[in-house]
Amino acid sequence: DLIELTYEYEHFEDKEPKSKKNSNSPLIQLIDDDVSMLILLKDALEEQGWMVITNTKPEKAIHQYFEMQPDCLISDLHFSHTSGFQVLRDLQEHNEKYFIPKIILSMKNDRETRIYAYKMGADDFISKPVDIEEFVVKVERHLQRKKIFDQSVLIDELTQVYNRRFFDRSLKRFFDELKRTKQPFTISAIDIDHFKNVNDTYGHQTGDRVLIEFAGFLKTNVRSTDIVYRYGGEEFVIIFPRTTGTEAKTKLTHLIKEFSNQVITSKDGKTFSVTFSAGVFMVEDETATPSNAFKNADQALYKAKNSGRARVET
Ligand code: GH3
Ligand code: MG
Ligand code: MG
Ligand code: MG
Repeated sequence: DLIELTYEYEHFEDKEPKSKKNSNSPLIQLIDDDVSMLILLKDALEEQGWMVITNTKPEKAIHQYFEMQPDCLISDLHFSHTSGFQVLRDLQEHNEKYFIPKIILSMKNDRETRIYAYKMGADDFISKPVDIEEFVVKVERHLQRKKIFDQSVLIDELTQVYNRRFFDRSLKRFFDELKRTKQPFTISAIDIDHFKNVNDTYGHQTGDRVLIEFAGFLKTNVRSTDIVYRYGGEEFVIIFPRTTGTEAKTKLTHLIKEFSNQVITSKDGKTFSVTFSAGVFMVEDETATPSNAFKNADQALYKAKNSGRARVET
């Protein structure tokens, strides 16, 4: 049994989920040095369709937390050489800016311990032995709150695509990933042509509708791994992961043609069409910075505007 447990222990070190966190299912990070507990809880969570990463060592867990950006963190309190409080402490600064529900599991369940856990940044406290049904439903509530929070902070209200705040955040993450995987990605800055005319001719409300339609058009016509953001006003950004500048340019050229063929109807029944311009910049050099990369894409967009609009430049 001991051998088996040792095997499982090693087997369980820093386990990543089979699929990466791009799908819609939430990612939960579970930290416990008790492997049988880890297995039990992991199974219960996975049964809900959630993705789970597990750690037996808190130090490694912190590292993985920043790398994987889980939607919820669940940590045991007692470890042989450290404490779950340390995990909370290490994440305190991050906690001030990001909302990731944190749940502490503990054999020790006295009032002082619980209060201290909350003070250190825990959102919930579950005592061991764990009631699985209550555990799962609690996690579900936390994930639901997290989802609502993310949607309200990271999604653009008008167009329902990601907003600039999320763009800044994910761009940073793509740069981190570039360092690890050396996989290039391409940023595209997009701007609707003569949008002021649309507002002036057909009214602001129709302008808003164009923005909604345009965002929907982009979202439905790119791959599910490509991410569309509204950067502001009539400006959008797309990040194309694992895509070269040439590939992105071809794709966008096609999208420009297709969108310009779409007939838009104004509030008072007039029909018109709209074009857009785009600039692309491929990020393959790890020494590039997020702000520089975006600036380059924006400069390419500027070039597209100056050379006649309804086109893509690099
Ligand atoms: P260009 O081809 O050079 O991009 O010309 P443009 O008219 O699209 O560019 P400009 O930046 O001069 O105008 C952008 C307009 O977009 C001005 C602004 O009123 C409008 N706009 C920005 N945000 C919104 C919005 O949320 N709704 C509507 N209806 N209009 C918006
Ligand atoms: Mg323990
Ligand atoms: Mg503009
Ligand atoms: Mg414009």
